[in-house]
Amino acid sequence: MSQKFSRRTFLKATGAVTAGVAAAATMPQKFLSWAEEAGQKEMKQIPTFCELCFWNCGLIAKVENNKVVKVDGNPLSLRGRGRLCGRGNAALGALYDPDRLKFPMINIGKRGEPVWKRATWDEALNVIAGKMKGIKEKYGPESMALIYHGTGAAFWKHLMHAYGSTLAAAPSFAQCRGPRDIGFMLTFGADVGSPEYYDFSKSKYIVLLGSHLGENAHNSQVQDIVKGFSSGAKLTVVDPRLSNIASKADRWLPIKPATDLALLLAWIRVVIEEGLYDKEYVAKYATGFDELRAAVHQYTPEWAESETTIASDVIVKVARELGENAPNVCIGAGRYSTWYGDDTQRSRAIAILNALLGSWGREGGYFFPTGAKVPEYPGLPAYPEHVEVAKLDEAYPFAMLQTTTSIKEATITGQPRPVKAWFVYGSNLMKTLPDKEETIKAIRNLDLMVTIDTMPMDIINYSDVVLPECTYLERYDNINLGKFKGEGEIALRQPTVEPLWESKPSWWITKELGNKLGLAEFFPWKDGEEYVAKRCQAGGIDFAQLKRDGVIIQKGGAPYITAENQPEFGTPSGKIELYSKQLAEKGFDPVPKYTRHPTPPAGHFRLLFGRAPLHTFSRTSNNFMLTDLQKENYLWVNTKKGKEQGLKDGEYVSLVNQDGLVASGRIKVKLTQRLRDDAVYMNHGFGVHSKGMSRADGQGIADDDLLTRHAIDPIMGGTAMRVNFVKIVKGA
Ligand SMILES: Nc1nc2c(c(=O)[nH]1)N[C@H]1C(S)=C(S)[C@@H](COP(=O)(O)OP(=O)(O)OC[C@H]3O[C@@H](n4cnc5c(=O)[nH]c(N)nc54)[C@H](O)[C@@H]3O)O[C@H]1N2
Ligand SMILES: Nc1nc2c(c(=O)[nH]1)N[C@H]1C(S)=C(S)[C@@H](COP(=O)(O)OP(=O)(O)OC[C@H]3O[C@@H](n4cnc5c(=O)[nH]c(N)nc54)[C@H](O)[C@@H]3O)O[C@H]1N2
Ligand code: SF4
Ligand SMILES: [Mo]
Repeated sequence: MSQKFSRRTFLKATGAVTAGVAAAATMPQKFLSWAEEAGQKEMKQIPTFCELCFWNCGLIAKVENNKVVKVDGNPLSLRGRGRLCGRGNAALGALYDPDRLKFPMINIGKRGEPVWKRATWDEALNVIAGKMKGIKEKYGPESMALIYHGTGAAFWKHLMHAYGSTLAAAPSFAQCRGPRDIGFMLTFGADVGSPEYYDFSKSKYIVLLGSHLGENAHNSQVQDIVKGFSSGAKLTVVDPRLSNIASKADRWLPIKPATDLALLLAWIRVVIEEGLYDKEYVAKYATGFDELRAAVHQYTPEWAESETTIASDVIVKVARELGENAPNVCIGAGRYSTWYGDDTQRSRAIAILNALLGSWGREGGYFFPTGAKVPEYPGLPAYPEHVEVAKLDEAYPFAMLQTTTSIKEATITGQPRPVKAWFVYGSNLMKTLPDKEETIKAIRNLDLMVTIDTMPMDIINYSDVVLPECTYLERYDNINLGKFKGEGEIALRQPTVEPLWESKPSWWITKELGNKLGLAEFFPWKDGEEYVAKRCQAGGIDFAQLKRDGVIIQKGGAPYITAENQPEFGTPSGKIELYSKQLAEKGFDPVPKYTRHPTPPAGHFRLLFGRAPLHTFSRTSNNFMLTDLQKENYLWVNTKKGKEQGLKDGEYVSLVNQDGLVASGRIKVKLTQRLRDDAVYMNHGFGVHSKGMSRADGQGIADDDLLTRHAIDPIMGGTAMRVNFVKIVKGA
């Protein structure tokens, strides 16, 4: 970094971005003008988009002498609207991290106890190609799995398809938002998208269940809810913890963890019994109302109070407020939804409540999105014919996307068919999947384990070959298409500087590997730029404009239901399914039913976790701009309960879970009245175990270390991770 750019003052500006409130594009003038002050002539401004989380906000990199000196939000980006969050502003900490993966590496030791040998790209790719050929001959191409997260995965999916494998899974399904998407799919025949189709800025009443927006720093969504507040939207937050957003709410309902379904069913009952639902809408668009009514009759507010600890009169009041403000209400679908194992049913209850209030396709509820269109790369050969093989997700009938859960199982058991190789792209699986022992067992069963990453994260230590990808600021990726209200977005990722060290972009790595596998015809492009340019050309999209602006907007259809714009529901009945025959046919409850979950054993707390406003999981855990602001996680403990246990604010403790597993490391206690006394809470992403991560290694305790148990959602295979309990041990 250069002369006038002071890391300290930059951090101050970044630090001013409190708890997830998006930073204004108007950064202090000194950052915009420093080059002029320093007498610099050339300051390039190159638009691209952020990959520090999956919101993918548009940014403009200020580049001087082949160095990025600052990033700002791109005003044209619908995901950021000229702003970046605290993490997005720390782009330089990702690009210029001295700990980055610099060269391809081959593990000549064991998986889990690596001994690294630096390799050339040619050597590393030869090893991989050789193994891949052997595996294909012996077990068939479908025995190779891709586990991925992030935009750069597009080229890897292409390579896998060309090789003959369609086995690919992302943790964003079975470890994240799968239950929500399936719950809404089963009800409306459509999911809620990413970015979600919430019409918060027009809402009159919003309910969030455990979505801690602001800490979950999804840029434009945070802006939208703030806009909603300024036009008078009321907010109820249901969360065992007074999250930042709960502290801004009109009502905070500190629910007993794992009982949200009871609350939702009671709300549904009140809305029906008091006639608060949108009768015309339900009659016209929904099916199964009578069955729903009968099924929820048992769920009285008084009963719900005994489950949730929320007073029955408050439950009734919120239901009435929802009724008064319908249809301009949005009961948020949530995002991280793999909580307790009945998560698809909880999500269905949220969907049903929205349906009753008529909020789907209505102002202030859920809008109908507009997508952007760019044709695929023209003239590519057809992928090899798919060989019919046993599906891995047969056990989970509504796993509409492949789950990592089944890939792991098949890797261990060889059933229903063997999985022999994993390519892990942009996912730190050791922290991402529950039950580490099982993950390690699966990895030990593999013939080949390849990681493509930017940092020496926990996962690389279990790999045979590690391929260093360059960061999002140094590469072309595939075009990013987004769906928004009345507009679709085409966004370009392009390099702002040359890749550092020997890191390479995925378009290059996959092309080289493709060549070695005899698949050259699938990679006709000269480079990433040509790939994107040809796609644009095929769709009549001005590539020069896209390069210059970073974003092109395509205008689209109406966002709300009108006489002319009638909704279509992609369910079997073509209607909103309040009662789901599909579920009944597969042996599941057609209307969500409440089951009670285990509560913490004596002396234990339920282990809850969530997002750090200034970090994204482990991906930013070593970012020097962010570790300066938060380098470790804290254990939130209810003040009264903590004092009873003799805990002091700020002291380090260790944690042991219900199975006697002692988490490695120690964590600082934060005594707070902002949390119920039956749970503790920490940020996910810390407690990294990898020596190469010099700032992150061993900081705090990893929630994921303590997840020896998980519950599997039988409907879609999601792994529910809030089912573990911990005891606090003093004297760490
Ligand atoms: N800064 C930042 N932002 C992020 C991310 C990040 O890593 N960092 N990650 C992004 C991703 S991929 C996702 S999926 C989203 C996730 O973001 P969300 O879906 O908003 O968040 P969660 O992590 O599920 O929610 C954590 C909240 O749930 C509460 N909670 C725990 N148990 C219960 C319960 O039983 N009932 C209720 N009602 N609440 C409960 C916790 O107290 C906590 O406040 O965030 C996204 N945004
Ligand atoms: N215990 C527990 N488990 C969870 C969660 C939790 O809260 N607690 N949250 C769940 C949720 S919501 C989600 S979405 C998943 C997230 O799961 P992951 O996406 O696996 O999460 P990260 O830990 O951020 O790992 C990202 C990895 O990508 C690498 N990376 C970053 N940028 C690039 C890049 O440009 N190219 C390449 N090749 N690699 C890159 C990082 O170095 C890191 O190794 O985890 C889920 N699992
Ligand atoms: S929300 Fe923040 S971290 Fe995520 S893409 Fe936008 S700027 Fe980057
Ligand atoms: Mo997620």
